[in-house]
Amino acid sequence: MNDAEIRYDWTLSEIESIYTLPLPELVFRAQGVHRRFHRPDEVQACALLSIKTGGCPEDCAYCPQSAHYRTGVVRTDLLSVEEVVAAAQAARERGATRFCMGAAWREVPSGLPFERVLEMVRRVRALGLQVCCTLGMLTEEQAQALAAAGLTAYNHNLDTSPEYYGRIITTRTYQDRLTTLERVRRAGIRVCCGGIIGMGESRRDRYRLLEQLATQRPHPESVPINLLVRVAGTPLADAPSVDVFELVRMIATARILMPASVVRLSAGRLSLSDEAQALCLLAGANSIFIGERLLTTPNPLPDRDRALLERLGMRFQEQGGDGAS
Ligand code: SAM
Ligand code: DTB
Ligand code: SF4
Repeated sequence: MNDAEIRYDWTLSEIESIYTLPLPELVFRAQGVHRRFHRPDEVQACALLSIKTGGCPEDCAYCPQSAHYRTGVVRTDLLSVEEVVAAAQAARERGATRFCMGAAWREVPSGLPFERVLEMVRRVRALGLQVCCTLGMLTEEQAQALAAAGLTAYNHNLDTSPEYYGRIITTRTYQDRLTTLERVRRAGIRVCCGGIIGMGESRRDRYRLLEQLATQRPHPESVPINLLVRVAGTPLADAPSVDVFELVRMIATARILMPASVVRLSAGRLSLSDEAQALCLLAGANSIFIGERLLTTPNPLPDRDRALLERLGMRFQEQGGDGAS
């Protein structure tokens, strides 16, 4: 690894000048970085499972699982360990090397539900998969218990800039998010942290999000870039659609700023053409979520993803391959 090339002191004006490069120049630079740190023909397949759905007390304006909005999402209790293991096994058979469990919690409850999550982590890890969880805010003890159970990474997104954040979420602060991320890092768990584009934010908000991510030390190991999935009933249901080239710029800039991180083309792929998705991969994204559902919203069918990679002469990373340990 060319660790010497990794910088943590990116400034807002540098980020702006990268993001606004002529697209051919931006993609060329992103590709140069990408192939020094990753195999350009490989994509990591991750699978998502909602282990506890809906009824969340937070008011995230994009989220179908918030109890503040009527979105038609059916609430469920925490799944059983066996249900989760079966889903992880199925995901592994479809080629996923990472399994991410999401819960619509503001923070992780203590006691039996948390014990059950720890058992899920141990059992999924035992299948040879990377395991990621996204469960809301964590205490230091919970972070350490998750680390001891073998958790590979914890997903906790900053979502947008510190300035725009209050327009999207009022029930917790940016600082709350940063504190949880710090606890995760201190427990020795890798950080998965990214954001969403298409929530009405300005370009400057995107630069500020990227600045927040790229000045963390170490960088988040994994950076999910989500394109807003507009869900009826949420305050962002009618948000204007964002130019797809903004997504490409966001991905390419993330790739240049955080060369060793896995940049994930996450939610929103159903609203992208095959060509747009290909451009995102050319710009440095090297992971997608596979399976017909994200947490609660639809995702491209597995056959379409497989066919797309085949047409591009690319492939899913194998178990135990680069970064899949
Ligand atoms: N409750 C936990 C939390 O907020 O950290 C975990 C689950 S939450 C659904 C995980 C992430 O999914 C959010 O931080 C957000 O970035 C993303 N997300 C949720 N709804 C989305 C949507 N409609 N479109 C795009 N991304 C979304
Ligand atoms: C992330 O950044 N995106 C994934 C994962 N982390 C947990 C979640 C996307 C959720 C999209 C809305 C839904 O399906 O409910
Ligand atoms: Fe709850 Fe997470 Fe959805 Fe926010 S994003 S409402 S915290 S499930």
